[in-house]
Amino acid sequence: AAESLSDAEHRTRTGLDPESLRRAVRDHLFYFQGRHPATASVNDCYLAVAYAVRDRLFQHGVQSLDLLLHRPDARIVAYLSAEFLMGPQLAANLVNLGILDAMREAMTAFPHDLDRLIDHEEEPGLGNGGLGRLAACYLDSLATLEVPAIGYGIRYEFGIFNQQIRDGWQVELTDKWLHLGYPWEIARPERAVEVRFGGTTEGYTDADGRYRVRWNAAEIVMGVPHDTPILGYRVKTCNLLRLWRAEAVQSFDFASFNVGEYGRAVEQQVSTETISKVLYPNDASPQGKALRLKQQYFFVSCAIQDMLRSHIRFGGTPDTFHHRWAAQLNDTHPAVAVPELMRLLLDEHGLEWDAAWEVTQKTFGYTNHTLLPEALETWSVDLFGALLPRHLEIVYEINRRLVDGVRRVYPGDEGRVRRMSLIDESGRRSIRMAHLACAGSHAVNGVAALHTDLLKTQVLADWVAMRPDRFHNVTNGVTPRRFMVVSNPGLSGLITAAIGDGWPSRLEALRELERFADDPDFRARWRDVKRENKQRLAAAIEQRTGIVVYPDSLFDVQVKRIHEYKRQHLNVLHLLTLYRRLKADPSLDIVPRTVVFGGKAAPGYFIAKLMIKLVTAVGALVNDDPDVRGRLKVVFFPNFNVKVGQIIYPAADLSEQISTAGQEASGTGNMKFALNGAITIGTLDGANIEIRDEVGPENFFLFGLTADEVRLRKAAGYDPRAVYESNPVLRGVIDLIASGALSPDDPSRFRPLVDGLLWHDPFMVLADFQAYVDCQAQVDALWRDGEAWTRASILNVARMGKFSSDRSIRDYCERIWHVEPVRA
Ligand code: T68
Repeated sequence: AAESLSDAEHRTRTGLDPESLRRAVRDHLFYFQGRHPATASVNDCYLAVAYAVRDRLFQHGVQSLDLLLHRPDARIVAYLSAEFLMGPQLAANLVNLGILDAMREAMTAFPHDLDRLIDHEEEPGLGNGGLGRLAACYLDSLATLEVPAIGYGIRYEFGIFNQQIRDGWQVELTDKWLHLGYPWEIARPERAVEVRFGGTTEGYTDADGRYRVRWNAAEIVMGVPHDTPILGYRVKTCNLLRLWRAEAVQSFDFASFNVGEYGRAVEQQVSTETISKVLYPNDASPQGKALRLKQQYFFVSCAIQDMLRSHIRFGGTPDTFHHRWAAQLNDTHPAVAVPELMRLLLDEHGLEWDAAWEVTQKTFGYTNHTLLPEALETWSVDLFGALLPRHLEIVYEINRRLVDGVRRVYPGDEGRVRRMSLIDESGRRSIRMAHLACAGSHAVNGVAALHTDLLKTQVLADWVAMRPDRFHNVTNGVTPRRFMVVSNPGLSGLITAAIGDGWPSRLEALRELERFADDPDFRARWRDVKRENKQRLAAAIEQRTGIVVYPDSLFDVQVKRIHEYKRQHLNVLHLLTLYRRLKADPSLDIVPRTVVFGGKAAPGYFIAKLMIKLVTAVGALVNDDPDVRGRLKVVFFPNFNVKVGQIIYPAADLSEQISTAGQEASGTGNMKFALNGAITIGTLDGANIEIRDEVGPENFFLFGLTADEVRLRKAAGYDPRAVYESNPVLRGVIDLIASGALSPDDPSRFRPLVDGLLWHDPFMVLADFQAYVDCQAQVDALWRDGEAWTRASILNVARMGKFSSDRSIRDYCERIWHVEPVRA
């Protein structure tokens, strides 16, 4: 009776045919939710379908992690990330299971069809942007490649805020993603772990006469895991996303309650549960707040304890931990894992320093995602020591040994010692988390070739000099299941009809499309698909903004977080250039464009919020101007997230990837656009460079300074004012913004933006302006030749195979993790 269900039993309970699915949905509705199909609401039906699908994730993921844990030979990847931006789960799971059509048919018996339910689903926005979405793509690829893996992170109660646009400004609303119930996760309270904070440490001598340290913590918090199954594409591997929720050990203080202090009785609980309450909405500048450090240590400690516990439970010993686990640090947010693993091995498992350090270094790899100096995390020594006194001691000891090593290799080079130290002593003493992550890892990688080069020659040059063989490049990738099969069924169907259905898990196969690039019939169908996708987006734009756009116009799209280095304002300067041309000559024959923006600004990032207001102000000026006559439309699509992205990428003609060269570590939106047939206009930055190498320079609109040129130009004393003075077109648009014509109610509204450009312009917007405008003219020219445009679009898709996250994950497996697939 304790054995697993037989195959036949599984089939009746979790069959994949429409009839079995229909029965399963009906059962969940009736027995689990107490609803009759006839009166079920959209949410009732959605939950019932989701539960029916979840059953099948477990059943068809025969090779589930639960079973793998019993096989002590398999090495498991632990992807440690403060963010997982998973996106909607229903359609993606149906695709991976191969039952999208069967479920669509099954749902004809219910009052709400499948597409209505997919549309109803709310996504867990547990990430800011590229870094969190990358983690989600990697989980999909790990499962698809049949590599056992767990994603460890935080189950934020409130994810990234919902963005509303009111009067053209961003307004932030709390993201209550759990309010209707989240059917994809299973809480595992029986696997909770304890996490401690604060207090003091003391030395003592153990039974063997050895010196040991005890940590007498001041506060204990419980971490309760919530598991979401991650099934691979058409395989039987089912991995896990394990997110931790903070709970009070004792939720209720009876002593306070009994003396009538009802508020006090729950105070401790409230303060504890704050730890996993909300995601910090900054995608670049870290906030040195105690709560953020608590969040980081909380999930990292839960994860490492969970890994150690399972390792030992299945027969491992502490000194072989790294045989079992390959742990990746997604940026420095989980870098406190280094001293945490050391602490557990030293203090709880009695290892000596050298043995513990070897295990630690062999366990961790570190991925860097940014060069922006303001984004490199540091924690004040005082704060760190108050919250994690034992970890501070361990960090000091790591540093002592590190500094000794530097002095041995470079005697007398105290400048190098200061630069490499884990402790920045220049001001208020602080811990450099990137250095801690480098010290504790056997491999460090950047996320695109240029980024890795810059990392090696600039930010981490001293580390490369000491340990050159530890540095790698792993260019990012995205999952073609979600970003093609799920989101662009039209294009996917066309591709499959042409080259067969193997490409979603072997993306290099897209190359076979090259031979259709000159086929007039194929080109016509390619255009039909794009047109349908544009119609779908046009409808969504009208519904959400009231703006009417024309699907025959060129859809020119920039969606990503709002940031000065990403240069949404450069795009705006081009828009205003077009607008002024039309005003000067309303009969001018220009290519009709719809320029779409989307993205969230960090709530405290004033200039980014002003950039949103600028876009909407330009929209208000342009969209209904009779001189423009529908040839230029400007849209700010609110609340850009994964779900919105799935509508936008398939509908784009032109992909804006216009960051200042050297600033965007990789970008991954650039890949999503090109995989959906958009042509890129971009700088030589991040993965743009590799995309251009793959698709061919003739199928990519390149402009702007290179990273080297940016550096030289700055060194020579860049004067944006001189650029402004010497370019009448640029002067025209800047003056238009400065004039207050875009903000009659507050003429000086955009002054801070204009002044920033004229007097500082750290991101070289003015320096790249003319090159950008000229490049946009080349875009127009190609667009006017519809056949040539289509050809370039097809060739873009055909040559993008490299950017599947499957390729990235294979790179990590071979070069960093040394793990192998475990086939069912
Ligand atoms: C992005 N970084 C890079 N950071 O900007 C992008 N940061 O070029 C790259 O493609 C992507 O990572 C994946 O490698 C981020 O998204 C954050 O979101 C972030 C969040 C918190 C703190 C710092």
